[in-house]
Amino acid sequence: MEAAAQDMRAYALVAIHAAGTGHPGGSFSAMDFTAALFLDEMNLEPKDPKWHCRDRVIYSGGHKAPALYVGLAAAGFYDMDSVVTLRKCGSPFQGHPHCLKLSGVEVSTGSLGQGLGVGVGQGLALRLDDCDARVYVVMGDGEQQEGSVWEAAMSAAHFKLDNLCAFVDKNRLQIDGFVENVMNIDPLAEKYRSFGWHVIEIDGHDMGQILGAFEEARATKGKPTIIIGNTIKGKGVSFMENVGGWHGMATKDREQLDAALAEIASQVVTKEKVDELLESADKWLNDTAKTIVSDHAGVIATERSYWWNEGDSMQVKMDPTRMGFGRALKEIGGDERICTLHADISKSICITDFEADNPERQNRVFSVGIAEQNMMQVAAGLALDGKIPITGTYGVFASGRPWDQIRTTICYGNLNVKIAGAHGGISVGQDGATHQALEEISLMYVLPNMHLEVPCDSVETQRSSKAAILDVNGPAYIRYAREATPIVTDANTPYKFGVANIIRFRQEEPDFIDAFEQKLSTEYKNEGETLAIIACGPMVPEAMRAAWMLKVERGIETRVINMHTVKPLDKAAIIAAAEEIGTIITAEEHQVGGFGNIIAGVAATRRGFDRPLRIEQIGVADMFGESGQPWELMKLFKLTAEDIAAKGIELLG
Ligand SMILES: Cc1ncc(C[n+]2csc(CCOP(=O)(O)OP(=O)(O)O)c2C)c(N)n1
Repeated sequence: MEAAAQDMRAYALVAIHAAGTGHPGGSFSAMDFTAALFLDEMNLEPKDPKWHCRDRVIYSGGHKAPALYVGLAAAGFYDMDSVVTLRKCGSPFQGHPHCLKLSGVEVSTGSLGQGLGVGVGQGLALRLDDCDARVYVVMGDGEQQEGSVWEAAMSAAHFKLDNLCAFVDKNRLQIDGFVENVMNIDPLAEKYRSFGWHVIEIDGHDMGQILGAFEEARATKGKPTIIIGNTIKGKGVSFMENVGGWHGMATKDREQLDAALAEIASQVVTKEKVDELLESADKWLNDTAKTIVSDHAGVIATERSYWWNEGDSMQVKMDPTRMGFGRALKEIGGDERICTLHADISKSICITDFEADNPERQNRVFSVGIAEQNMMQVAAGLALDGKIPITGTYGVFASGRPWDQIRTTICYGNLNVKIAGAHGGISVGQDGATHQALEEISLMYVLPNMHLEVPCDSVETQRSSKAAILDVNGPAYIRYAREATPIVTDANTPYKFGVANIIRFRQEEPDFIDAFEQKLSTEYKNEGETLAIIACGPMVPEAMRAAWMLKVERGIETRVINMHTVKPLDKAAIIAAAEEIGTIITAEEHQVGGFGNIIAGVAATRRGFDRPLRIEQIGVADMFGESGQPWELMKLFKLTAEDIAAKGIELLG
C-alpha cells in the first residue's frame, strides 16, 4: 500500500503540473490516508457508484481534489491516466470536486468547513435505512477554524453517530502560515473529546497506524470517531515538505517535476509515462481550446482580429485590479483608524500591502483564520468603536458565507465595515465554480445601506477603494479580479464615486486608452449614438473593444457607460441612455441579470417614449462556472467584446 500511495502522489503531481496550478501540499499530506481508505478500508462498487450500501467519503477540503481523484481511480472508478486533464476546461476533474460531473464524488466541496455536517446527514440517513455502511470525512487542520465544523461536531456526538469517522490531516500549515500562528486550534484532541467524540491520534504517514485506527473506529460504539493524523504538508518531496508556498502551486518546469518524481520514486510513473501523460493533457487542451474558439469565431464576421494586443495599434497594458486595491491600502494605511482583517487568503488578494512596507501598522492587522463569519463580526465590533476595518477574501467567501452577518449586524446598523471581494467573476479560472464569484452583485446590491463598487481596471480600483474606505461612512463592498485585465483609465480620467463615466470611441491610436474620450456622465452631451453598452468591472474594457469593432466594421456609434459604482447607481446616466438611445446592452462578468436587471429596472422608468426601449443582457447564463483559463472562460461564457458586438448588430438589425 505504501507503494500505491507513492504512485498516487506521482500521478497527482503530473496532473497538477499539466494544469499549471493545483494543490500538492495538502494532497500529499493526506495521500497515505487516501490510499488506505480507497484500497483497503472502504466498501465501494465502482461499476455502481450509487450502490446504496457503499461507504461514503467526503473530502471537505475540496482543494485536496487531486488526492480524491487518484483515490477514486485507484479504487477503479476510472482510468488513472485520465486524471491528467485536471483543471482543464471541460474536464470532469474540476479544480474542486463536482458531484454532478464525476461519479464517486458524494458532494461538491471547495468552500471549507461544510463536509462534516454533510457527513452527519449521510450518517443519519444510513441509520434510518438500517444500512451498515460508514461515512468518512477528510478535513484539514486550518479548516477547523470554521465555526460550522464545530456545529457539525456537536451534532454528530449528539446523534451518537458511530457510523461516522472523520480524519483531520494535521499538517500544521494553512495558506497564511502555521496554523498555530494564524489561529491556534489546539488542543484539538481535547476539543473533540469534550464534544463527545472518540479520538485517535496517529502518525498520518504510518500505514499500520492508519489501518489500526480504522479498526478501532469501527469497533467504537455510541459515538463518532475522529482520527487526528499528524502529517507533513508536501510529504514525499523534500523541497515541498513543510513549505507553505506549496499549498497551491505546480512544479514550474519539467526539470522540477522530474526532481520531485525522482524522490517519489514510483515504479509506474516512469519518464516515458510522464511524457505520455503530458502529451494527452496537451491534446485535451488543444481540442477543447479549438472547440471554444471555433464556437466563438464568426459571431461577428470580420477579416480582422480585434483581440487584445493582437494588432499593431490599440495596445494595452494589463494589470490585475487587486493590485490597485493593494496600492490604495499602502497609500492611505497611515490613517490610524484603518485596520485589516485576514481570513487565510491575504497575500494573493493584496490586503497585506497595507503593512508590507510599513511594519509599524502590524498592530492593526488581525488574522481570524478561516472564519469569514467571525471576520465580519469582529469587523463590526471594531467599527462600533470608531475603527475602519477592512475585511477581505475571495468574493464567494466574502459575500456568501457571512451574508447574514453582513446583513443584520453590519448593514442594519450601518456600520463602517469595508469588504474586499477578491477574485470576482471567472478570473480565478482553474479553481473552478466553487471559487468563481458570480453572485455578489446581487447579494450585496439588495442590502440597504450597502455601497457597491465594481471598478473597471487597476487604476480605477485604487481610486474607488480609497473612496469606499475614506469617503463612504457605512458598509462598502469592492469587487475586484484576480486575472490581469486591460488598463483603460489613467490619472487624467475623471472619477467620482457614484457618478458613471461615459466613454466614446474616437479613432484608432497606437495605445488603446488614447482612442477613447471619457467624461463624467454629468458633463456629457448626447451625440446621437445608436447603441449604449452599460458595463461594470472588467467588462468595461470589453465594452470599449466592442465599441471600437462596431464603429470600424459597421459604422455604429456606441455610448459605453462605465458603471463603476453599482450602489448608489447613477440613475440619471441610465435614464439618459434609455431616452436618448433606447437600445441598451448590459455587460457583467456575473450571473446574468444581477447587474443587468438593476439597469433594466431603472431604464424602464424613463419618461420620453419616442422610440421603443430594447435591452439585452450579456453575462453568465444562469449556470455555475467551470475550470479553465480565464480567457478561455470569457469565450466559453460568451462575455467577450465579440459577443457584445454581435448582440449589438442583432439588436440594431
Ligand atoms: C470557506 C473558505 N474559505 C477560504 C477558502 C480558501 N482556502 C482554500 S484551502 C485553504 C487553507 C486550508 O488549510 P487546511 O485546512 O489546513 O488544509 P491543508 O493545509 O491541509 O491543505 C483556504 C483558506 C476556502 N476554500 N473556503
